[in-house]
Amino acid sequence: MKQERMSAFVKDGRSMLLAYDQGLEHGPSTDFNDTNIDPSFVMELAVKGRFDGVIFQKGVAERFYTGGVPLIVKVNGKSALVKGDPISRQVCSVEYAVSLGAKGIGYTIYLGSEHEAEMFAEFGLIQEQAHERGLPAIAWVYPRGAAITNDTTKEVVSYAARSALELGADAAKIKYTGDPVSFSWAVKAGAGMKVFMSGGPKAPTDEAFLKQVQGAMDAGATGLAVGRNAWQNADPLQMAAELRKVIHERLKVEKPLSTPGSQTP
Ligand code: FBP
Repeated sequence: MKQERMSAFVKDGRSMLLAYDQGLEHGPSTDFNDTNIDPSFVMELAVKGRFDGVIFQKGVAERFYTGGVPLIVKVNGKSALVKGDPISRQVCSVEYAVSLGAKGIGYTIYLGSEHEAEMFAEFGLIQEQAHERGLPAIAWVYPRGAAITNDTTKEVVSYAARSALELGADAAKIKYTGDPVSFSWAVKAGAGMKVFMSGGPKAPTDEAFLKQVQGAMDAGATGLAVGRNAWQNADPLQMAAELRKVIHERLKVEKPLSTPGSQTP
């Protein structure tokens, strides 16, 4: 049943999602340039790059979602300006997300934060409302706060995956541990739930990033939810094509990519 809810986003058991909520999460001056500050650029990349889904906050979805690729609406969010243990609260109802065309509902949980109980409770309601409508609830589970010293250890990342499973998520988006062996424990902790590797800050080279993706796929991940490593790339369509090779065509990463300067999707 849970697998079926994700079917809009998964082909042959695998998936690549394009995330673009960093304008709220990090601020425009942290992540964007003159090109990718325009949500239309990313919408076009999602379609032309043949991603299996695109992730927006509701304001961007309202103004810029044009169809052509299934939509996930992130229904909670926070800015980077507040310090201390993080909490991200609901900013969009499931019903409204559906009215915008959402085929999936996204929600971030900061596992280990002193506020995790509030996010657990909110996600619990959202998951039920999403399931009533036949939509998947996708949990971004990011261990964070004073109690977390390292958010990419095997123990912490597998805890993130397991928490998503136990809280009823159809899929979890988690950080990569750095190697396929330890990441496979996190996939195992998900007990069949779809596991997506989170892209993270732009890697030093395309090859380095694709090797991480390869490692996650070798560990049994369903795929990748990527933002900065795609739309910050000098050639985002080329990066999308390379991701497709690793994720959907199951080819091995062999040599560095050429990175021409164009930013036009
Ligand atoms: P990236 O591939 O750019 O890391 O995007 C994935 C994502 O989960 C976004 O959806 C979200 O805005 C961001 O990472 C959160 O990043 P951080 O780890 O800094 O909170």
